[in-house]
Amino acid sequence: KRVWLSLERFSAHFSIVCFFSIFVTMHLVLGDLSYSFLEEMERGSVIGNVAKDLGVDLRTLSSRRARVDIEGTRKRYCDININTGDLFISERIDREGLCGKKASCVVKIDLVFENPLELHRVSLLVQDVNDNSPKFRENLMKMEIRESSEKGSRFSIGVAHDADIGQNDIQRYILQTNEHFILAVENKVVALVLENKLDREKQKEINLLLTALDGGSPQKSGSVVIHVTVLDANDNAPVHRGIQFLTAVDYYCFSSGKK
Ligand SMILES: [Ca+2]
Ligand SMILES: [Ca+2]
Ligand SMILES: [Ca+2]
Ligand SMILES: [Ca+2]
Repeated sequence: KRVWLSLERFSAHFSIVCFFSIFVTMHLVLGDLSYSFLEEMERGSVIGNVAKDLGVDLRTLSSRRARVDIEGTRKRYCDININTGDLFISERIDREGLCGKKASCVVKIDLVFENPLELHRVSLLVQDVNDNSPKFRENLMKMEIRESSEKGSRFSIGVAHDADIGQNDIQRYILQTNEHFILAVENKVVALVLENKLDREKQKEINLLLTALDGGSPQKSGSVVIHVTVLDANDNAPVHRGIQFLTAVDYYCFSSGKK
């Protein structure tokens, strides 16, 4: 019975401690701020004013030694000017390096005030800039296509990659106008479609320029040369020059003297 009572007392104490620690944490972490700005901005560029946005005067900033803290990384990305309250870029912010292909890129920083300790969570929303061109894996793509291939045959080719997102990513492909192929792009698969049959006896090799374009402004592009080697098919009967062969009918007519 005594053990049971002390257990009960312990759990009551524990709940009180928990309640207070949650309360204290809530008190420390105050209203979130968020700033949205473009990646790759120059160092020193101002992205907002924390004094204005938190409604504190400038003297408070310096007397309580306001500073920017970032957990788990040595990079600071931005800093605060204690005399003006401005939050400014202190390091290159590369959206691709931070977030890759993620649709939204948020970096969380803490704004810390001392005496008493106070923490403000600040979200930095990094917007994409079109600073990457579409790139193909190589400058030259080699293909071999048999001349007997039927019209409508498809030959898939490697796609280009663009590190940016949304409109700044690849939007379309253009194939240089040519006699034999058109382009088909479906679900990020790019293919050459044979429009007019090949003839190795006329043309053994074909070079096609393929260009990928993003939708940024200004627009960026990347190209690849597709080198098609036309493979032979046995599509020509032998032609013998010099000796005239007679057909069976000719021979019959010749031998019977009726020709
Ligand atoms: Ca970038
Ligand atoms: Ca970018
Ligand atoms: Ca791009
Ligand atoms: Ca042939």
